Amino acid sequence: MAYHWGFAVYDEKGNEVPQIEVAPGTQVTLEILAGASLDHDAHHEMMERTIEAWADNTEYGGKPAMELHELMEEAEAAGLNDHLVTIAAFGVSVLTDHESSEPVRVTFVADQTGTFDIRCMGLCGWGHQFMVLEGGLVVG
Ligand SMILES: [Cu+2]
Repeated sequence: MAYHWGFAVYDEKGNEVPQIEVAPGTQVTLEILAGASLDHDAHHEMMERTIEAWADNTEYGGKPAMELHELMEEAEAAGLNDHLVTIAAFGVSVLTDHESSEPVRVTFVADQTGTFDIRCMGLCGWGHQFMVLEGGLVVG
């Protein structure tokens, strides 16, 4: 799940997990949704995550909650509703489709071991600069 401005990761049973963990050599399929494709309540929950984690936090620009909310709404009003989900080491680069409730799928082979970041590489508004899940993929 890619939202303004972060990632939430779920296992194949739908349980939220802190990162994707796979054994070396695994063929990995990711199903990626945009927060903006969710129904109102679920979409709102994703926005709340950013506000809870980021409000007044200097690591994320030190914006107050109200302003963060406005910045997210501005991004959406400007049509910046998709995210380019990237795991550079594996050549993964997937643009979400916020107009569809079906996830975009990508498959790759986890042929390097280590810890890899999941990053948005598509301009998605003010918080884009902070949109990274550090160590979001662990192969080992
Ligand atoms: Cu982005």
